[in-house]
Amino acid sequence: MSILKEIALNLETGDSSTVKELCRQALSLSIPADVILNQGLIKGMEVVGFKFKKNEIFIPEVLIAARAMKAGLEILKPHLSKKKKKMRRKILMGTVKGDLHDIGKKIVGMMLEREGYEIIDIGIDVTKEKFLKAIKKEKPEVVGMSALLTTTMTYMKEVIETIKKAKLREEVKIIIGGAPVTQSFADEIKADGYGLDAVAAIDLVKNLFL
Ligand code: B1M
Repeated sequence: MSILKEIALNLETGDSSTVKELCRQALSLSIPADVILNQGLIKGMEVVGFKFKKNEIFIPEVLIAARAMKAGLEILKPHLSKKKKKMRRKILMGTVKGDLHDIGKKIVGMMLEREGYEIIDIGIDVTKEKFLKAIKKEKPEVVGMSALLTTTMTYMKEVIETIKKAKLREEVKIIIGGAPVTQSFADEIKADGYGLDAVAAIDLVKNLFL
């Protein structure tokens, strides 16, 4: 079995220490960190999501898998986040109110950091007031919102309205992402863009400032 498949399988069963060890081994075999991430960790998490949806596994198993994902990410982070260029624009990121999912947002943040952007991560379950306060304090050029639930993605619109009311809409570009989010939803709520995944998010941010 390939080491990437082994990583995916151990992530599924939530074996954090084996996932960590296998990630280290994969790096020592010169497998690029983004390949380990996409073909190992994320592949495993896709299966977890699929089994969860089919009621084959439940929240405790998903939580354990999420812990293994974070353990693997810890090992990969220094390799994913190696900055190629000088610090450029500042990006503020948060998962919107009611939503506790942060793995995807963290990955997007790490990959953007690697591209030289400065990432200010204001966490999960972020209210519109907290977004606004952070925008005033940090003065980012980009605000990124993440949501993984169909019930929380609608809150993104409220955040945008709040930013507009505070007369700061012209000061920031707003990008959104997360599994249920689409380009047409981004258009509908008047975000400046949508990223399907971390690679798309990098292209998106670059294109916003062309
Ligand atoms: Co939850 N969960 N979860 N969960 N969970 C989903 C999202 C779900 C699809 C599972 C399913 O049914 N198949 C489902 C949502 C259904 C829906 O609304 N359509 C679901 C549910 C229902 C729930 C609960 C309601 C379950 C319950 O309590 N009954 C509950 C809600 C809690 C809450 O948020 N209030 C819940 C809880 C949890 C855990 C806490 C156990 C855990 C999260 C742990 C954590 O994040 N710290 C969890 C997990 C792990 C998942 C799944 C299995 C995996 C999510 C993940 O990390 N994927 C997920 C199933 C799935 O997505 N297939 C599921 C890997 C990650 C790399 O991908 O996050 O999509 P993703 O990020 C991608 C892109 O989306 C994009 O780039 C990333 C990298 O490629 N992206 C952006 C993300 N943010 C971006 C921002 C950008 C640009 C791109 O710009 C700003």
